Amino acid sequence: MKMTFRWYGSNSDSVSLKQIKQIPGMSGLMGFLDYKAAGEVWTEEEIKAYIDEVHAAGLECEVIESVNVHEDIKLGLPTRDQYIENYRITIRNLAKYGVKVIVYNFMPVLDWLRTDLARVIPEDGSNSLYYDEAELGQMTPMDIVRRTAESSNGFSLPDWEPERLADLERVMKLYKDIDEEKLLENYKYFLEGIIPTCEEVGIKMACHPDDPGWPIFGLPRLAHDQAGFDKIVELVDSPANGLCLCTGSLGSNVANDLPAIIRHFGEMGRVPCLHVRNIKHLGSDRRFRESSHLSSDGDLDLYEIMKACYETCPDAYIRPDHGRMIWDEVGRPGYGLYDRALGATYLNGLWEAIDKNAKRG
Ligand code: DNO
Repeated sequence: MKMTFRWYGSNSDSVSLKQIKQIPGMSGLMGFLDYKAAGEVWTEEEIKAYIDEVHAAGLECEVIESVNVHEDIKLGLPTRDQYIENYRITIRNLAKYGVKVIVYNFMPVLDWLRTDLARVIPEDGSNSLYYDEAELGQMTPMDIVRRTAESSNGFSLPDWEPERLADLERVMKLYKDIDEEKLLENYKYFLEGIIPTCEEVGIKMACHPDDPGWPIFGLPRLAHDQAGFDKIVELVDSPANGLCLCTGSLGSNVANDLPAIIRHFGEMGRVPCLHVRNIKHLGSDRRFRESSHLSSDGDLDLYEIMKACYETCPDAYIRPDHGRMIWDEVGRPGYGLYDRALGATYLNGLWEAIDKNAKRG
């Protein structure tokens, strides 16, 4: 296991590489060029500049997140071939600089979504990301895009690129004839286009789950339970066609048994990385907030989750995922320093205990 941290680059993150390096047990980053639009080639110069800076701080950068898939690929439009070619070039460029895993998603139009980015947790006065399906039901997709942009403390949010979302209403309409089956077909076409390149250069793709873990606004979604992921790993039978099991996204759906899902795909050799966090359901199964990582603060059993990783995908990269905002920190919602650092330390502690216990026999 390698413990990693998401970082948005020195012009865009409230957290510095020096701070990340000082978190105990931190091996490196899940990196991100937050200024790249979906479909664009990530050039060698851009990648080199980012990774050189990370290396200079004594950290690794073997995982890159959010190389976003252009909507035309998901829609199966004729222009998709050019975007798939761009994606292949990006894969090759990333591999040249030592990247081993690319985290991406195949969610139509909207990526992760919350109805409140800073809901106060009454018990301790901290705040965290919050979701209420009933509230979402009162909103249009454009309402939620506006609200999200207004409450992000001026930071860009991963996968909420303003240029792309400006075109939201037009793109939503294009999905009216795309059901899950058609989306899966388009997904297969994409994977068949890129997986041979991944195999050639030694990169593993890691599909991030839908977040929340069910379809929203009538859009088809494929990646929110074991059955859905079974279909995805079968699309192209290669270890390079892997998953990024995000416990908070999958855990939003109360029907998902996280340790069992990790074991299932871990045993298949399809889990190159995980995002690990905890969530707390609030009375109804479609209303939840993100809690601290500690098992007793939320509904997920982080000990069993880490044990499943230890036993079935011990070489995976892990990062603490969204944290609460605590100690009056102001930063990118979900991506402050303090609570994610506490999360990393807790996960490292669980790992050490599991490891020592296993070695004692
Ligand atoms: C949210 C993240 C996602 C994830 C992308 C991968 O906070 O987990 O933005 O990185 O879905 O494409």
